[in-house]
Order: sequence, then structure tokens, then C-alpha cells
Amino acid sequence: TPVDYIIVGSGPGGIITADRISQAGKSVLLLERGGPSTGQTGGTYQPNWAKGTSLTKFDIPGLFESMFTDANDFWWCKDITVFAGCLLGGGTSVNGALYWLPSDNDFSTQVGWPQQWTNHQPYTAMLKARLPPTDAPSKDGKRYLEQVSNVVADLLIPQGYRNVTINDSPNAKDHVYGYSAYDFIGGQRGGPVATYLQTALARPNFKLQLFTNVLNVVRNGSQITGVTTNDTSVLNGFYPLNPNGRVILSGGSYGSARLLFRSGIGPPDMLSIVANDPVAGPNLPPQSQWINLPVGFNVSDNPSINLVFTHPSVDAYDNWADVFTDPPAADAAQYLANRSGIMAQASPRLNFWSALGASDGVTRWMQGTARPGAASVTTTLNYNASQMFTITGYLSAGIKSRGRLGINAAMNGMPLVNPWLVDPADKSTLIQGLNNIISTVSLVPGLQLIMPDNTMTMAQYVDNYDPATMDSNHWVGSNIIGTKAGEAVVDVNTKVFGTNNLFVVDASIIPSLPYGNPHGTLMSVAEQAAAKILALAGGP
Ligand code: 6FA
Ligand code: ABL
Repeated sequence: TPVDYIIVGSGPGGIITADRISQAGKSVLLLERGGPSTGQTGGTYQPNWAKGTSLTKFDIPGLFESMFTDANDFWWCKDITVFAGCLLGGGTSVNGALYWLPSDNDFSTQVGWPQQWTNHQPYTAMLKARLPPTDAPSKDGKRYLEQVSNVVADLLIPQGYRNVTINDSPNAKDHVYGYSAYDFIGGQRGGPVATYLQTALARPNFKLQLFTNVLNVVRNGSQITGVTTNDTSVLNGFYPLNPNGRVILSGGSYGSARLLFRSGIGPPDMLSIVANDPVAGPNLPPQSQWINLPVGFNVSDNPSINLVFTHPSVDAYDNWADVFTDPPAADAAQYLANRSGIMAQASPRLNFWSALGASDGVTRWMQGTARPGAASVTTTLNYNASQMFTITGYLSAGIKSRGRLGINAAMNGMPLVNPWLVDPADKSTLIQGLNNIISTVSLVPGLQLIMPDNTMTMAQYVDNYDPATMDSNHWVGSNIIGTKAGEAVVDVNTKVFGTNNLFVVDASIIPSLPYGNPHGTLMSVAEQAAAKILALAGGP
């Protein structure tokens, strides 16, 4: 049966939009290519130590680092060459869940938002009311494995940093540090799946359908009539819209770009790849109806560099190696008993920001995330692995570098031009920021920097850094919002230029990286986008 709105993809963008639009009484079909995630949604992938409960890997925050080390990693999209979650909740079911309320600057015209978007506060307030952040996720209110917080605070205080509750003052992003904040709820993964999705599911006019991969939108010129899916139980896999209905793409920065290509929207080189594909080609509209928009350009992601240290006070928690298979028995028991302890939090323990002057006169910001353990260590120094911890330095707001994403001949999503440190002032500023971080190591007794080791300068370390590990998984900009068709992909109402009824609401429309890990900003974007779409005339 036809619906008012088809929303493609159940990441944070799709879920929040679906909830708000169904709340307004419209019929909404949310299509997700992947399967369930948390126990509440019917997920069943759980560690043996949680057998007999409904807790899955996706519920238990302390299992976060095991997302990257599990041989059975079915949650990653296998047709995208960078990390992307292909399951209910998208990235928010597998990510570190660091959650920052956006600052005013994150929505300023200076960073590329149209004037109509700068008043984000009402939407951010709606988000905060539905999904409040917490920097004490353990249900007993205590903090665990906090040695890293203390050591890194000792490192930063001599540099003039002050301690704040980060989400109490989102605009303060210079020389501040605070406890890591999350969208965990009651010691479990919360996010949009546990909140917005649940209110949507309670409405008769909302339907969620899993394991349904949308291949393309079906359009006649500028009018979209529905979507083609892999669902063989309906004719041609076709899901129709009501006469004034709308499609909203929320497939993520790679997923939505590919959907546009497969629908005849994007640069000609990408559309030619689709045209040559034996399966996707025949679904393309005729070339006379192709819409040339800069889909995949203007992409950015934070370049991130790991610094690894040791300190005698630090417990590296066995580098999280056995949390899924065989965690410390007392920690598992504590978590199962009352959702408390080390298992109630993902790996980060402290976050910090500072503003950095740059050679081109444009300020950039640096974010740091500190956690016990390390993803990898290369060093000539002897070190005690049970005492190691990582500070990841991310170049954040103010980045000038841009790259491009697209598809290859197999139609896998991938970066075509890497977005990291293309701009020379981005690079020199990042190096400066990293050097600042380590400038006070000698003031903290027992603290040792083991990577980079003493055989190289920070500049050499950054120069030789493997670009694949500079990826922060914070892709934005591939369907950039703006006021002009040639320069942007979606207009101020998030409607794809050249179409009557096709929209994009996900990380891809964000013009520039926010100060922090982006999903908090994105969820405010989704609140605002849903309001603008509902207010736009001509809809169902
Ligand atoms: N962001 C934060 O703010 N804090 C973090 O700690 C954080 N950590 C990570 C992280 O550890 C990893 C490994 C990754 C990959 C990302 C992290 N991020 C973090 C970034 C954050 O998760 C993303 O910015 C955010 O999830 C983006 O939300 P979107 O709504 O834009 O897109 P998603 O990729 O989340 O969801 C897209 C959904 O659409 C998926 O469920 C996918 O299966 C579905 N989909 C895609 N194409 C489809 C199609 N053709 N048909 C049907 N469904 C489709
Ligand atoms: C994020 O926002 C990043 O996207 C993730 O990369 C990051 O997690 C989380 N937040 C938490 O800070 C890191 C893990 O801690 C590493 O162990 C892992 O190697 C890396 O992601 C992979 O990108």
C-alpha cells in the first residue's frame, strides 16, 4: 500500500526524521537494509557471559572496542570500504556513542549552513529532552577505570586547560577538558533506537521493515513515485508513494550518495558507472533526465592521529582484548547485576578541546579523546603494555581540506580523493596541536610517550601516518546543503535540487565538521530537517 513518506535507512538521521513525521500523523515506512541490533529490537548476538539475558553486543557499552576485533563482524556494510554500520540504528548501534550537544558555531553561516538553519537551539533542546547525554553512564553513578582521566588532566592543566562538564557549556571549546559524555541510558546503549524509534513504533501510521535494501528511487523527471528494493515478494521490488508522497534518503554519507547515483542524480562519471552495471543500469532514468549535482564532493572527515603513552597508575584493561569472550568475572557480574561498572561505558574516559591559530589566519580546533589501551603500537621503546593508554588528536572545526567519495566499478562506496590534510595549514595546525599536547609530558611523573618514539619528530610521524588509520568515521558533506544547485545537492529544506519530492536527512548534508564527534549535531539536524520538511508546502 502506498505511503506518505518512505524513509531509507534507520541511522540517527532516518529514525529521528521518521519519528517526528509519524508524530505529525503522516504514514511512514522506514526501510532498513540490515537486521536488528539491541535486544529490545530483536537482536540476539550476545556474549556467552550474558546468556539468559536479552543483552546483545550492541547493548553493552563495554563491548565497544570488540566491534573492531570480532571475526563475525556482520554489522559493517560489506559494500563500503570504510566503517559504516548496516543494521538497525546504523552507526549509533556500533559506535563509541560519544555525544556532544552542538555549539552555536556548528550551525553558523561561516561553516556553511544557510541562514535558515542557524537557530538550532529549539531543535537541540528537543533532542536533549528526548535523549539527554550522560558523563556518568554506570547506573550506580560512579566512574570506573578513571586513571586515564586523572593522568591526562595532569598533562593538560599546566597548559592552561580547565575542567568543565562538556555538555553544560557546548560553546566552550578552548582549553577545556571533561569526562566523556555518551547517549547511553541506564547503563546500556540508548541513542535514537531506544528513544525515538520506540515512540514511532507505537504509532499505527508507522512501519519499520528490516532486511530491505533500497536500490534506487523511481522517478519520472523531477517526480519520485516510489523506490525499488530487493524485496522479491512485491512486483519489481517496488514500494509506491501516495500522490503527494515524499522519499527521504537517510542511508548515511556513502549510502545516500550511492542511492542518488543509482537514481540518475550526481556527476556524470558516477552515473556512467551505474549505467554500465548490468543490474543497476537498466533502472537508471534516460540520460536526458539525469540531474548533475555535486554528489560526493565537499566531503570531510576529521584527520585523527593516535599518541600512545604509558603511566604506572593506568590499567590498560588488557587492551579490551577479552571483553566479549572472557571479561574479568567481577566486572561481568557487576554489570549483569545492576548495569554498573566498567562494562557500562565505552572506552573513552576524557575529552578535551583547544583553539589553534594557523598560518593562514583561520582558527582550527583540536579535539582529544583519551582511553585505556591502544589500537596498535609501533615503537622502538620498551614499554609495559598493561599501563598503556591513547590520546587521539582530531583536527575538528575549521578544517579546510575536502575530498571526494563515490563508487567503484563494483558499485562499492569508497573515498575517491582522501579528505585528510590536503590543505597545508590543516596539516601544520594538527602537528602544532599534537606537539602542544605532549609539551608537558615531563611535568607528569612517570608519564612516558611511546608512540611516536624518540626517533622521530611529530611532523615525521604525521607525514608517515597511514591515511587509512587517519579515518575518523565522521564523514560529512557528500550531499551538502546550500542555496545554489551547482554548489549544493540539497536546498534549505533538504530537498534534492531538481526534484519535487526527494530529500536527504543524514550526515551527508552537514557542510562542515562540528567541534566534536558528529552524531549529536546530526541528531539536532534531523530534528530541524523534519520540522522544515513538514512545513514545506506540496507534501502529503
Ligand atoms: N559519532 C559520534 O558522535 N560519536 C562516536 O563515538 C562515534 N563513533 C563512531 C564509531 O566508533 C564508528 C566505528 C563509526 C562508523 C562511526 C562513529 N561515529 C561517531 C559517527 C556516527 O556514528 C555517524 O556520524 C552517524 O551514525 C551517521 O548517521 P547517519 O544517519 O548519517 O547514517 P548511518 O550510517 O548511521 O545510518 C545509515 C543507515 O542506512 C544504516 O542503518 C544503513 O544500513 C542504512 N542504509 C544505507 N543504505 C541503505 C539502503 N540502500 N537501503 C536501506 N537501508 C540503507
Ligand atoms: C568516534 O567518534 C570514532 O569514530 C571512533 O573511531 C572511535 O573509536 C570512537 N569515537 C571512540 O572514541 C575508535 C576506537 O577507540 C579504536 O580502537 C579504533 O581503532 C578506531 O575507533 C577505528 O576507527
